[in-house]
Amino acid sequence: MGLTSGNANGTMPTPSDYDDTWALPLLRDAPNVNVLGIVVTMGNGPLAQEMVVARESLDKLKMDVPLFAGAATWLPMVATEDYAGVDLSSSCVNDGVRFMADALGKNSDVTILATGPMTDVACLILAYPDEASNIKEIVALIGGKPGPVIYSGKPARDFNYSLDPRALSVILDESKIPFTAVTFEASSSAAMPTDIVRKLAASSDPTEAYFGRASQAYTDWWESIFGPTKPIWDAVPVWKYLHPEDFDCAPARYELQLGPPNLGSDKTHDWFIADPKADGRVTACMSFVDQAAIDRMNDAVLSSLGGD
Ligand SMILES: [Ca+2]
Repeated sequence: MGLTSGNANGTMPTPSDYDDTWALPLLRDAPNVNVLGIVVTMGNGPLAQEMVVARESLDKLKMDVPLFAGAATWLPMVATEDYAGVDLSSSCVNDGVRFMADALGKNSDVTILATGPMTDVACLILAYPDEASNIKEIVALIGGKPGPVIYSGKPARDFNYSLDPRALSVILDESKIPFTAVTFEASSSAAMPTDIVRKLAASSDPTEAYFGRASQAYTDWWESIFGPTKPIWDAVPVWKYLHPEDFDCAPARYELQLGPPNLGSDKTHDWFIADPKADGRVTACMSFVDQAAIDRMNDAVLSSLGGD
C-alpha cells in the first residue's frame, strides 16, 4: 500500500492496490486470534518496496507482529531441474517460507490466510511437505465461477491466480490440505464507495489520514477504469475466517487453466464449481449470506482503520 507505481510485481506503471493493509486491523481487533506472523509476497508491487510499506503500515496500526519477506517472483511454470536431473523445486525457499515451516512445527491449529499470489504457500508445500501437512486450513482470496472475470462491466482478472498460476496447482493438485476459496463473486460483491478514501485522507485522526493518503493513487486509477465503487478484496477472506456464518459456502470441484504468470483472465483461469459430490476437501464461498453481512464487514474495516 502506498506505492504510486509498480503494480503486478513491477510489470505495470500503475499504482498498487491497498486492500492487504486495510484487512490487517480486522485481525488486530479480532478477539481470540493469535497472528503468528505476516509474510509479504510480491504481486501488488515488487517485494522490496512492498516490505517498506508493510513495515510502515504495521507501525501505524501499532501491530507488533513478526514480518517476513516472502517470494520476490512467481514460481517457474514447471518444476525445474539441474543438469543431472535433480529437482530444484525447494530452491524457492525464503525467509517467509522458513518462518511458516517453523511456526507449523511449533503450533497446531494454524490457518493460513492467503491474500496474495499463492507462491509462498506453494513453496512451503514443495519444500516442507511434513510441516505443510500440519496446516489446518488455507483460506484464500482466489477463484471464481466459470466464465470471464468482469467488474462493473469491464474485464478484470483474478489477480492472485494470474500472478502465479502454478502455485495454486501445487496447493490443489499436490497436497491434501483443506482449502477454502473465497471467490471473486463474494469479494466483488462487497464494494465500498471510493470517496471514502478522500474522507479518510481529510480525517483529523492520523491513522485514518495515513490510510486515506496512502490509498489515493490507486483509488484515482481505479475510478478511471471501474468507476466509483471498489471492494476491499482482502478483507473478505479475513472476514470469512472470523465470521463464517456470514457466507454461503459449499463443497466444490475446480478447473485450472495453467499458463505463464501475469496474463489476462482470458488466457488462464481458475474456476470453482459447487458440487455436492465433491469430497469436501475444497470449499468455495461464492457469496455473503445477505447485504447486512457485507455492511457488517465494511463497517468493521472502516472502524478498525481509526486509530488514536
Ligand atoms: Ca492482496
